[in-house]
Amino acid sequence: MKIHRIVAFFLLFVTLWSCRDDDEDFLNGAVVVPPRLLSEVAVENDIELQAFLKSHFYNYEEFAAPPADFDFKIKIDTIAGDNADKRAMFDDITSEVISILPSSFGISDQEDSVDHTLYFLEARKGAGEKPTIGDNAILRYEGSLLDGTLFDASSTPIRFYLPQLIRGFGAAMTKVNSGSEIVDNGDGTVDFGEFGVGIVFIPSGLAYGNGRGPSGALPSYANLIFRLEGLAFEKNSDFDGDGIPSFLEDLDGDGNLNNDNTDADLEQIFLPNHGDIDDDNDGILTIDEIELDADGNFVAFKDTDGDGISDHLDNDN
Ligand SMILES: [Ca+2]
Ligand SMILES: [Ca+2]
Ligand SMILES: [Ca+2]
Ligand SMILES: [Ca+2]
Repeated sequence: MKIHRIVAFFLLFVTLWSCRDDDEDFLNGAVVVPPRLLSEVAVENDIELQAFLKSHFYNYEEFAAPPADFDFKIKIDTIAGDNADKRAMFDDITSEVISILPSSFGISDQEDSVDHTLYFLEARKGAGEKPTIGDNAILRYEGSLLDGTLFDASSTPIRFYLPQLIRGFGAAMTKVNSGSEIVDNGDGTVDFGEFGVGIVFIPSGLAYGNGRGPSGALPSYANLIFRLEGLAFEKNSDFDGDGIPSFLEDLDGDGNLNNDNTDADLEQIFLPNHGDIDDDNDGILTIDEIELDADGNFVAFKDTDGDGISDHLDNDN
């Protein structure tokens, strides 16, 4: 694919890494406040998100009939005054429930997994396909709080490996169709034709939780908004280069690649399968335990001893 050559031109500024800041707080000598119950925060977050979506609209009229110079940027405003008759975003929204274990925020003494609702709105359908949760995606984004404060943005197209981002961001990107083609402008820049545009509303449990984000400036438990432009993606991205497309290393199919680790009990450091070149720790590399075609593309898993466990996940085979 052409894209492999093109992505090399983009600078990598990774600002959306999923992270917690309690270790930092500890090092800085700050008082560490015990995290609140995830279930309690999730309910509050959802009430706030729904109220926002019901009281605000976006420039849907421009997206429906784009003016000649339209830049396909989503603009949000309050439904009031001259805009009292606008259609609320809530009427166009789709939602997805994602279950989160408190332990993913380092909370060990709290309840079972907690459902979180992610709200997504597609403003423009891209002409291309959608990435999977295991792909490298090339995109533009803008992150803001519900009060409109912009806290992060990409100035140029950026390439992200989706499993390394906060959960809500990665999940939302899998809903954005990419552009149709990459147009080389001949001056070192490229344009992306007919790219997809969406906006996602993320509860804190699918973002930074009680953390303050990469810059340390976000309020704890903040709902986040990201405007997203899906430009392109690398189909069947294989993060660890073991021959298996990353999305196929999500063994339990929950959309989280970081909780699947076949050889967890044999490793010093938790290395989930999508980042592990010997998934079952049997000393035979995964790439030598699967079926590939002549070009090195994934074809199928093998089960040599017929016990229902693929060779690359089977420690005794
Ligand atoms: Ca998983
Ligand atoms: Ca592992
Ligand atoms: Ca692997
Ligand atoms: Ca094996």
